Amino acid sequence: MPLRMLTAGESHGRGLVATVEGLPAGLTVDVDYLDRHLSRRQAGYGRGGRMQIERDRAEILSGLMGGTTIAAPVSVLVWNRDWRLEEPPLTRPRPGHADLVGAQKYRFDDVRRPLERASARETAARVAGGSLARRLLEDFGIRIFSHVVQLGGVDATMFPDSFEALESAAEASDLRCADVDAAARMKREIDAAKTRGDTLGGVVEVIAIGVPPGLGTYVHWDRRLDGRLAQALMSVHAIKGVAVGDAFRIAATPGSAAHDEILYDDQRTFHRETNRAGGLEAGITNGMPLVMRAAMKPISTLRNPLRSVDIRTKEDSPGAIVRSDVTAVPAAGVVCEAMASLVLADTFLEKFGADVMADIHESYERYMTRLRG
Ligand code: EPS
Repeated sequence: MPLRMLTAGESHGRGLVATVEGLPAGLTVDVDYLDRHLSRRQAGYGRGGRMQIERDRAEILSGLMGGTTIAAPVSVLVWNRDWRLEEPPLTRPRPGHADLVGAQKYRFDDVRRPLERASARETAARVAGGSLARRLLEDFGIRIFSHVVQLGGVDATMFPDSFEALESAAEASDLRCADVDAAARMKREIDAAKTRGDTLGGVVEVIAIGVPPGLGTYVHWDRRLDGRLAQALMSVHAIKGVAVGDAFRIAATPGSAAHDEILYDDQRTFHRETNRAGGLEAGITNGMPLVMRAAMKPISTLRNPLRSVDIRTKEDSPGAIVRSDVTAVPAAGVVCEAMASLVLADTFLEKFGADVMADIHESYERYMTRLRG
């Protein structure tokens, strides 16, 4: 595993830190680039009051000189504007959050202790760190984007023809949804959920284009790229399911309609006209766009709370109400992009293994020339 990321920080601590180890020397990184992705994570119709307070910005603490990496760990800091030293204890766990399981596991009698680190606020650090990996991939023409395909039970169905148009339509939407009509219906669902004191989940699609064939391997279970990507996306707060390509649809079709036939011509060499596999075969990229979906459950902080039990008195008492969002599905797409970037950049470095950008470019070009051969 050449590339690794660790984060530190709590939701209402001083700030969040991401440390990324294994970036090669000579990668140009502009802090504005990290800030742009941090802002994308903050946006989205249905977000709550916290996002009005925070202005997430990256401060690069180490690993860069003159705007390029020096093969040292890069650490990035995102300050929390809303930080608090001590708060009164919270003893009414919210069903679905880390409150009860964290308190049971770590012998806490105040659910603030588990909730602070378990909070999805940590995804700001992931986006800051993951954007470094995304920068690396971009140098090799690999682009990653996401869009919302379902929210509050409303499916997006009308998509632009090209990936470029899909990406720009998603970026132009405050729900990160390329289907304008569906987005309008999603917003109505969000408004209604807000009125009810309820929350909504949904599904995001993450797409990586320009991925060369040959990243990942079938050799061991823990090196198969589909498994590694699924783990990375599943690790995002509230993500409860991941699909690669048309997974759940092709499960119901015969093999003759489930696979992508292999074709060849001089110009395109080996290629496929469908992409049901989502760009992965046998845990290896096949050169087609990588397409994954991640299902996010509704946020577990409800203004109209579910039944719960006070962990000190053991009396029935509704789950705690703390400030939260009605939905964060659009933000989850940005976080999934960051996590997919990390895993992809890691397998990229495995394949073209080197610790200097210029050497990686040479190795990559040699490989691509062989494939074109
Ligand atoms: C946040 C994600 C959510 C927000 C959090 C900010 O995390 P959680 O998993 O705790 O619901 O609720 O904001 C707060 C905790 C708050 O005080 O409003 C994020 O994505 O930054």
